[in-house]
Amino acid sequence: MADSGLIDLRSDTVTRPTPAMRQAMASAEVGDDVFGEDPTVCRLEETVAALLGKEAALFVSSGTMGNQVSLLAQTRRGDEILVSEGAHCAWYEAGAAAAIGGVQAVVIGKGGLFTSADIEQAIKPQADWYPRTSLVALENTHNRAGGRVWPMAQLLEVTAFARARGLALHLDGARIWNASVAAGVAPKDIAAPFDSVSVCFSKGLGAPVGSAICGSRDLIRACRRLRKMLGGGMRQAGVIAAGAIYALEHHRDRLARDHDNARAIAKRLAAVEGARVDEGSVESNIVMLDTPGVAAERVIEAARAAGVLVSAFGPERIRIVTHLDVQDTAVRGGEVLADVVAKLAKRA
Ligand code: TLP
Repeated sequence: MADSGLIDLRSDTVTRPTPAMRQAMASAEVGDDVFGEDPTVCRLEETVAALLGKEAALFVSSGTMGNQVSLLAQTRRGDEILVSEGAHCAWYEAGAAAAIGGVQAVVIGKGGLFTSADIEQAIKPQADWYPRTSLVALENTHNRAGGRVWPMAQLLEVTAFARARGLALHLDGARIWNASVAAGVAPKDIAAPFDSVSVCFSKGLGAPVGSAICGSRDLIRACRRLRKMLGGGMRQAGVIAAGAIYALEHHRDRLARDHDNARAIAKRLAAVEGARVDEGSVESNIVMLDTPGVAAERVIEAARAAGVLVSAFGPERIRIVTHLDVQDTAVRGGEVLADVVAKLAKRA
């Protein structure tokens, strides 16, 4: 719940550190991380590399930096990268892949997933006039697809295909922790086929700041240099890394609760005339609500007046996200939203 008393379902990024997390942050041992001397950052990097089954990891300021540094490290200017429909790295990162990386993104597949055939069709032939197709990026869970979890068999199939075709593989695992809990698969098994994996501590895990890139020692060395180049070299970053360590140790298993809350909200909304929710597609902590004939902005305004915050994900589409800070209030927020939508739909 927000301080204002509003039930904030806009994003799992809105969580504030718990008292115990703040305590861990306040007492963190620190040093200068640009010199590699912050013991807490080093501990976080070792912990997350081990969890993801990779040789090394690099603490970065945000999921955006994690994605963009990973892309920069594995592509050349003029390359083409293959991304899913609505991929965060192409939709929400201020055009960084084009502006900073100099790569163009080609969208493949539908609803956040794609197949080997989609990759095959998108790979450009080798001739001087074509861009070089160099990397495939997956997102798991998939944000714009409503927190969709990649089925493991499909993930393994498409990554093996991409690998056989010589493409680098990046996973935007901002919510890999949700994917892991939802699928009952260890993070390192989800991460195994990828060269680079970016993960976030500041979403479902509830840390205030921070993400990490995981990969081979050589790749992470290259990423460390790129992070510095982009102004992301932080000094006594152990203060925030401690929040991330606390989150990894204490807030992973509880994600199941957020998923239950999301399912309960979807069920309630699905019963409302004028609301469209695909209950079966709610696999983690995100619910997409369509309100045909009613503008998302009107829903947002009326919901805010009734004490609930949600965000627009299309002209008539609302996104609802459950998280730590609304653990006990999210379902009530869903009920309030259901009433709001029912009233607006009647008037439409
Ligand atoms: N997503 C945010 C918004 O940017 C949409 C949200 O509220 O969900 N990858 C994925 C899959 C993400 O969902 C996000 C953030 C990021 C990367 C970027 O993380 P940050 O915000 O730390 O740069």
